[in-house]
Amino acid sequence: MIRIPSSKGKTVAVMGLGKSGLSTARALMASGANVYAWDDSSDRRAEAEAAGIPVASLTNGLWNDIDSLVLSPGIPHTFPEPHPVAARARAQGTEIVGDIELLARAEPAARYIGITGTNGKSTTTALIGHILETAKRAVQIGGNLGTPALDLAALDQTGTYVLELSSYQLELMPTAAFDIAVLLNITPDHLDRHGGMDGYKAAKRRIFDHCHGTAIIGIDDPDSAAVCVTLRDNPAVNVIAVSGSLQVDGGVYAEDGILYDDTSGEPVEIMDLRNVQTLPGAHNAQNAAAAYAATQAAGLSRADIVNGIRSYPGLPHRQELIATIGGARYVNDSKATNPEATAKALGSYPLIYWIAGGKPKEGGLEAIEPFLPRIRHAYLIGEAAAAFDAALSGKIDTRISGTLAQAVRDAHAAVSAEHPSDAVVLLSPACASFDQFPNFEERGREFARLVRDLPAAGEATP
Ligand code: UMA
Repeated sequence: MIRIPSSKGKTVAVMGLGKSGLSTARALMASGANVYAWDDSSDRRAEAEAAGIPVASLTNGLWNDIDSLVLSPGIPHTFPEPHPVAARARAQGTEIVGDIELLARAEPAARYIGITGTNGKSTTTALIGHILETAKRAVQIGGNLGTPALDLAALDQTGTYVLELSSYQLELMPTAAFDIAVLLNITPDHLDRHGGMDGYKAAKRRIFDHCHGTAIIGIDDPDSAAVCVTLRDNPAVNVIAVSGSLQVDGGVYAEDGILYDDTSGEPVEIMDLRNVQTLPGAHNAQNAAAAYAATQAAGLSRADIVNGIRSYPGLPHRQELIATIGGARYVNDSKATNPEATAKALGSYPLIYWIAGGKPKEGGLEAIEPFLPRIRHAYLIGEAAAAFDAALSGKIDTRISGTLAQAVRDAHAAVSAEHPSDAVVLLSPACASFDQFPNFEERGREFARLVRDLPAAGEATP
């Protein structure tokens, strides 16, 4: 747990008592702050009280005493409308921050690597952390990825925090500065929380606000490429462009699966990424290029970086290989909760039995259109099934399976009967999970259980 010396004796309101809020309240109390905490859910309040955290309504008259409000990232403070507690703090002129800001204030000596982007940020964060760990560096990995910032361990100047940053978190860190900041890509997401695409892009750009070292930017989408151009005017940062598919003069890129480093002005072949099973596809090639650039900026040797990329174990629910049965791979990509994320997975395999659907997000399926020729059959589930069926039928073979269990049975029956080579049964839903599962993790675990129960799965599970 992090101690925050600047909070000692201060009165701090903590709004939201989920993962990050509970961690924040505990860290503040351990640092000698006077904490008032609140959550709109009575269950969460009871849980916090049981853990000894003082719970008090934050819409009453406490505000003259409160020095700062720590807001959980999932709680709106601007769009679609500010939560009443955020509105109250703003009206009072009280600072509103998140837990990452508190970490940056508490541990100023350490190095900070921040990673954001609409897709791929968890993989890139985990990969950078893994490369540093395998090179025996002192490292702590967390943020949006799962471990709240203030649950990480303290680090001195020899240590590095590797933090995944959501657009929500980036809006709650007014002074946090990254030595190495990575923006992977920008495509529409969370638009309701940012008042539209311009607000979302502005939130993502904040990762570079106080950056005083290396800025690494994916240039495979137009919005990130535009950020790259504007950032080159900033003399305080060394800009490195990265791509998963195109040659980049002066940058780091992959072409046909080979990773190249052109940062010294000459392209140097680094490694063949096609041999790294845990990083399939051009999007993962871009993630690997970003991780290479970030760890090189952190001072690692080429050999150490290649060693780390080769031994990367992968993350659950992100193109995770569950089993190979009768020559067909069964892949869990439950984390793909929007069509853009699913498009990346579809682009990674040549012949796909695709399981998709759930609670649909705003917008259509345009992102996946280029990959439709790769899909042999689509098995549709959840609330989105009928709409996806209407959008796809006539273009590819579709079937409304309804549930995940039925979809796995349907896909298994078809792939076993047709037996094509290099087939992948892919759960990549392009939807949130909440219509049928508590979260995407449970959906992915259920897929893995169903696959492992299939006939002959036991012999071939990796
Ligand atoms: N709450 C209220 N009032 C509201 C809304 C919420 O009281 O109006 C309360 C809820 O009752 C709940 C708490 O706020 O108790 C939830 O807070 P939260 O949504 O910020 O979630 P945490 O559990 O604190 O988890 C957060 C991140 N969640 C979000 O940003 C939504 C987690 O990212 C992160 O792993 C965790 O902190 C640790 O840093 C998850 C996520 O979904 C993975 N992120 C989004 C994404 O990746 O797209 C941004």
